[in-house]
Amino acid sequence: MEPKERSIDKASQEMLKHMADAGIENAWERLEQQQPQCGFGKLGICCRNCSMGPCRVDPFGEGPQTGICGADADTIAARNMLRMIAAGAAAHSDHGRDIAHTFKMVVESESCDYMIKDENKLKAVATRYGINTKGRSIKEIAKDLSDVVMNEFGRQDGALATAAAYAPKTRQKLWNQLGVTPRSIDREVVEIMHTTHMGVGSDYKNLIKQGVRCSLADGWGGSLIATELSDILFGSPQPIRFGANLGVLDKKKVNIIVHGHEPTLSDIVVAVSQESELLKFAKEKGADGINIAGICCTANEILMRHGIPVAGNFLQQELAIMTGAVDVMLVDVQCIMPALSSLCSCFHTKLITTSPKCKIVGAEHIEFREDKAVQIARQIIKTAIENFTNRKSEIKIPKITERGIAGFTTENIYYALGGSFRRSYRPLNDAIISGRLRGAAGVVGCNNPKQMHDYCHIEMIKELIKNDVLVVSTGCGAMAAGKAGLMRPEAAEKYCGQGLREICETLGIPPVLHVGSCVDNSRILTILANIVAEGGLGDDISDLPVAGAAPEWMSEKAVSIGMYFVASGVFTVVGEPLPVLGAEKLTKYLTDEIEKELGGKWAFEKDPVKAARLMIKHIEAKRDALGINTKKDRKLYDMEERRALAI
Ligand code: SF4
Ligand code: MSK
Repeated sequence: MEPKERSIDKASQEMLKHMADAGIENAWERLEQQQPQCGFGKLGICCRNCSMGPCRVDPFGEGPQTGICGADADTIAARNMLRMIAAGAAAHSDHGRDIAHTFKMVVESESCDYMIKDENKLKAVATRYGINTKGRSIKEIAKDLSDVVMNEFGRQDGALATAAAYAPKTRQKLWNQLGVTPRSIDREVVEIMHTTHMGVGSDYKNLIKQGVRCSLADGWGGSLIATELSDILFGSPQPIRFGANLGVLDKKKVNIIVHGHEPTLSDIVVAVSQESELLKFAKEKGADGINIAGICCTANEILMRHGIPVAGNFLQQELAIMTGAVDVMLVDVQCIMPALSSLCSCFHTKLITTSPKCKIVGAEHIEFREDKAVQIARQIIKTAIENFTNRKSEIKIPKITERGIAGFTTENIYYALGGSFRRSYRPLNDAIISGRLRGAAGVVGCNNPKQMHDYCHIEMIKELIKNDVLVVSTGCGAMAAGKAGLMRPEAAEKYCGQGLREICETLGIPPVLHVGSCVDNSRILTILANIVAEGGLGDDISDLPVAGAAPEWMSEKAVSIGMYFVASGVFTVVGEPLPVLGAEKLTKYLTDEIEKELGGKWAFEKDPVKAARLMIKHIEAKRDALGINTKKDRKLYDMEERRALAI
C-alpha cells in the first residue's frame, strides 16, 4: 500500500516512504500481517471467560448458538463490551487517581515540586462540592477537596459526589430512575469484572446497565477529577498558539518527545528544560537548545498549558522515531506501542519508561516519584543531552508544521464565544437558537490503521463546519485537526458555512476548538451541562442539538467515553463498529432501543461524511423538537427593547 493510501498527512507520508525504503515495519504493515483478522473477535462472539472455553457462536446460525455454559451471542458480546468499558474507565480513572495523589501530596507537604497554580479554580471546584471557601486559607480548602475526591474512588456508601456536583439535575433524576447512578469509581469497575464472570450475568440489557454505570463513573467521575485537579495543579489552559506535526522537531536541538497521558512528569520536564545549567550542558554537547514536543495526550496536556508543540498523534509515534532526531522518547501510560522498543534500537533514541504500571522490554526505566519530580526530570533531560552526541543515522525531519490555537475550556469558552464582557453561555445558546449555529459536535478519539490516518477526522469535521456545526475536539482527533489547519481562525473562511463563519470571524476563534486530552472529554460534558443550565435549549443534555463521534477510535477508553456520552443523552457515532455485530438483539438495543431509556444511542458508520450527515440529521431533529427551526420574521428593536434584552 502506498503512503498516500495510509495517511492524508503529508509529513506522515514522507516518513512512511522513508520507513519503506529502510525496510522497517510499522503498525500499517503489522495490520496487513494480521489479515484476515478473526471474524468471531470482530463480531464480539467469542468468549474465554472460563476454562471450559474458549467458546464461539456461529454467526451464520448453522453451528453452535451458545457457549458450553449456555451463554448466547448477546450475553457474550455484552460481557466483552463491558470488559472494554471497565478497562477504559479504569485507565482514565487511575490517571485521575494519580493526579489526586499528587494533589494530596501538595496539600500535606510544606514544600514539594508542585503547587496550586489556579486558586480561583480550586475555589470554584470546592464550591461545587459544597465545601465552604469563605474566609478559609487555600490549604484548608484544598485539604477538604482532597478528602472528597479521594473518597470518590473507594466510597462504600452513597453515590458519586462528582456526578452529583456537575451533571444536570434532570439527568441525575433519570439515572436514579434507571438505577445507573454511579456509586464509586473503583466499585463500578470491580462490579463489571464480577458481573461478567462465568455464571453471573446473562441478561444483556442488565449487563449494559452496569456498563452505563461504570462509564458514568469515568466521565462524570475519574476523568472529570483528572481534568479539574490538573487545572488546579498545573494551571487552567488559556487560548494559546501552537505548532503541530513532525516539523516541530529541530535537528540542531536535543529533542525530547513526551508521550502517553499523564501530565505530572511532563509538566515538570517542560519547566526544567529551560534551566540555564541544562541549556549550558546542551551547548557543551553541540546542541542549540532543548526542544520538548509531544505525542498523544501527554502532548495535549502540555500544549494546552504551555504551548509546547505537538509532534504528532497516535499513528505518528513510530514515524517520529524514524526521523533519527529523537534523543529521548519519554513515556508514561496508555497508547504507547510496545513496537517502539525494537524501533528505537535501530536508532540512537532512548526509550524511557517512567511508570511502574508501564515497563517495556528493552526500554530504560527511570521510575517517576512525585516527591522527587524535579530531580528525576533533570536526570532525564541530562540523559537526552548526553544521547544527542550518539546520533548515528541520517536525520530526516519533514519540513511540515501547521499552526493553530488550542487551550479552550469550559470556563474560558465563555469569553471565546461571548466576547470579553459577557461571562455567560448566553451568546452560544442564542447563536444556536437563532440558527446561525445549527448545533455543536464533539469529534474525538484515536487513529486506527484500519482507517486512512487522519482522513476520517478531517472529512467529518469539514462536513460538520460546512453545515454550521461548531466542533470541539480532544485527543488525537484534535491533533489531526490542528495539523490540517482547522484550528486556525482563518479556516472559517475556507471551510465554514455562513453562520459559523460569521461567528468565527467576529470572535476571532477557529471553527474547531481544542479542549484537551482524552480525560478532558469531561470538559465536553461540563460544556453541555452549562448550555442546559443557561436555558432556552430544553431541560436536559438529550434535548440539545449536539452529537458526538470517534471516527478513528481504537482504544478501550473510547468505548467507555462513547458509553458515557450515550448515557448522558448524546447521539454518538463511531467509525469501526463496536465488536457486537454478531449479537443481533444487543446491536439493536445499543443502536436504537437504548435511546428511549437514556436519550442517546450509538451508531456505526465508517464513511466520515455519511457519519457527519447522520449527526447533522440528528441535530436538525433536535432543533425541530425544540421548535427553533421555524423561521422568525426579522424584528427591528427600538432602544428600549434593546435595553430590556440586557445583552
Ligand atoms: Fe464458554 Fe461460557 Fe466459559 Fe465463556 S463462560 S468460555 S461461553 S463456557
Ligand atoms: S491518545 S486514547 S490514541 S485519542 Fe489519548 Fe489518542 Fe486515543 Fe490514545
